[in-house]
Amino acid sequence: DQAPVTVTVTGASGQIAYGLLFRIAAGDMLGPDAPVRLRLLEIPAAVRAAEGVAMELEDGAFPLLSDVEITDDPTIGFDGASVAMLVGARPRTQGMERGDLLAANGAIFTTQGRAIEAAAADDVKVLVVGNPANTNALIAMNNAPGVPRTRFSALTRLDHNRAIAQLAHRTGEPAASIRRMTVWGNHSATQYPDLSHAFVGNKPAEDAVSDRTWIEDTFIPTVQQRGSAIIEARGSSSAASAASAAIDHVRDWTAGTSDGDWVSMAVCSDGSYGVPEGLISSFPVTCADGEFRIVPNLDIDDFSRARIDLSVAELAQERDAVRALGLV
Ligand code: NAX
Repeated sequence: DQAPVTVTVTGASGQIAYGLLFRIAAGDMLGPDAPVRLRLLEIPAAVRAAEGVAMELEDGAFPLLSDVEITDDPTIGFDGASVAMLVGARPRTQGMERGDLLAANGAIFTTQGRAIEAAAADDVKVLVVGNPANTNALIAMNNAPGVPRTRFSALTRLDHNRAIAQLAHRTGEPAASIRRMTVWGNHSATQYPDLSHAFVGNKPAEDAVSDRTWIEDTFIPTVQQRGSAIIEARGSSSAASAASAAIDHVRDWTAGTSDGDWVSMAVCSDGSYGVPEGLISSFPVTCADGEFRIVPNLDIDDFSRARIDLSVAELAQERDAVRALGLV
């Protein structure tokens, strides 16, 4: 029998967690042989609601779920965590300036970074979902200097999956036939979904589409604006699809990516592709043995170069803003 893996989820009373926790308990993330122990971290005002979620988890009678603990103390919340999913964040409310938003999230992610360093397991893997996800991950990483930088990531898998879905829709081919999609940069409207390296079956995606105008005028903006389109249709932001993407992200990081394919993860730049070292930016990565590797040596054409640079410039601006606030 395997010992349970401790998985900490913050924002446990929120809508993404409501989709996420049941998938984790069902074994969709760490596999059918890995018992899990869930730690739910919430703010005091939402602890009661988290207790309700824990009651529902109990009522699922999941064979793999060994234990659920609820806390509002980050050090207890991250104690022994091998997977830390930072979903909770401070949303922008009316009248809030950008600086206020960064400062409010800075308080959350400095505290949580320190608690991860102090309490998490040696093999901890951190996924930041809460927005602004890249910069929140940057703050957590810089406040946990004792944890290797390669253990921090932010979620751009939802954008990656959205890009696959748009290409599948356009070509009439199944999503499973699409490989080597890439999302570069920030999880924001400047992100660059790049199909120049992608394949649909054995065909380069650009040949399968054979319409440059569709790529530039439809595909890219549709993926970039998909979050807003969901809000407009559903009346609230993406939740189940975000949860599903978070499951995909941790599953692939842990179990490895398929041969001949890669995924998009926002990770600490080592300077690859001209992205300044230390920024948390989305890259194409392969995973094996619990480690990711940025896919090397891809040709970047002028069109892609300009779009990557634009999104990375936004990340650098966000970093400068949190630096000025003393958060990193
Ligand atoms: P909700 O507002 O439903 O839930 C957030 C929860 O976080 C609340 O229960 C709140 O009490 C809790 N929380 C706030 N501060 C906390 C703290 N310091 N410690 C622990 N918990 C805390 O939001 P939800 O729809 O679940 O979205 C969560 C975050 O994901 C948001 O920041 C959202 O913008 C972000 N998203 C990121 C996506 C991505 O692809 N990276 C896509 C979906 C989503 O927009």
